[in-house]
Amino acid sequence: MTLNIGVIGCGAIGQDHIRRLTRTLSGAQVVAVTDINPQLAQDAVSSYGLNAEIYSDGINLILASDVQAVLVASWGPTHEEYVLKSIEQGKPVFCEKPLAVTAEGCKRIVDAEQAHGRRLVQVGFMRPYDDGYRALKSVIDSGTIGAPLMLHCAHRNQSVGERYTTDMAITDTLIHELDVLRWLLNEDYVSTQVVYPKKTRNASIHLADPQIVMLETVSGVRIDVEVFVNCQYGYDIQCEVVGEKGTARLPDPPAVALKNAALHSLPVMTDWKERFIASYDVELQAFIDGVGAGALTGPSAWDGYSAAIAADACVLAQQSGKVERIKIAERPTFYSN
Ligand code: NAI
Ligand code: ISE
Repeated sequence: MTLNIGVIGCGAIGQDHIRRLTRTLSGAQVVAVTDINPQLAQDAVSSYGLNAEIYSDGINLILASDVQAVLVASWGPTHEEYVLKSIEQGKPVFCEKPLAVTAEGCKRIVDAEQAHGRRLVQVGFMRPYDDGYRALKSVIDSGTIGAPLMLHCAHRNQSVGERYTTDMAITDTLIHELDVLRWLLNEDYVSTQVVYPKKTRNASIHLADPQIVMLETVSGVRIDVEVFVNCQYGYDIQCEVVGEKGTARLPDPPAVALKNAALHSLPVMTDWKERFIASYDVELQAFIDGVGAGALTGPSAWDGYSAAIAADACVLAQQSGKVERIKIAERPTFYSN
């Protein structure tokens, strides 16, 4: 059976998801698109040769009788309304991060989904599908390096636009670490603090860049994440786990080591779409397959809610300069797969 998907938001990741749904993955087709910029919706239809209806807005797209599942890739503040409407209609929904821009918004989604009685939401946290992170988790779970004590991580982007603000370092960027690190360690966070190193001259006047976010987990693991979104040299994701008996490091993507003109070099990626291209494929295929099987297994609304609670505390810590508590409730059995 082919799953008919409607896509809301045809910008950078919306178009990329339409490309993979159309050319790479199996079991789904895009039958409806919308964007507040109608030209982008039209471009998506033309670029990928879609046989899809262009809707004037997301709500009408969700209500369309031939749309069986929804993919939300519009701007963050619009996500909550579309996810709630999809749940109301009993339609599975793949929602890009963030699930909602506040923890309260995520909670409304969690409540609506539980009231519906079955999981309908998958959040676009793709890193748990990345081969490197999965290999790292296997090493941790095997006990080879003993109990994890510390994590040293970095999330570096080449540059960001003028509209990127200090809080977005948390809500747009760190949010990936907030999700993947609690999955990696299988435990939640209890506190956070944010400190600001010397500011780079390459950041806009209103942006504090870089930042270091320090997290503590329930069992006392200490995590530092450097978020540096104008690092200039590339898109670079790092994660080293220090355990009682050894260390384990997230591998860089495979690349050809070049020896030339008296230099030994490895390329560094610059585009997040390329760095995690395989994980985006796998997460979306998992959504299609999960809908087909009647059981979604990917990052849930609860994961989106938990990351949002941690993000809210990190934004508070950015402003207060103090250690702020993170209070994540126990995972309900509804979400325990
Ligand atoms: P973008 O700005 O390139 O695209 C967003 C599109 O949504 C724009 O074309 C805009 O016109 C459209 N849009 C905004 N509000 C709308 C509405 N109410 N109805 C219909 N269309 C609407 O942004 P980008 O980079 O594609 O990000 C979109 C979302 O995906 C964001 O939430 C972002 O955080 C997330 N994202 C996730 C990534 C990941 O690694 N999982 C990577 C990049 C983005
Ligand atoms: C972007 O919004 C994403 O979600 C990418 O995955 C992330 O790595 C990048 O820093 C964000 O700007």
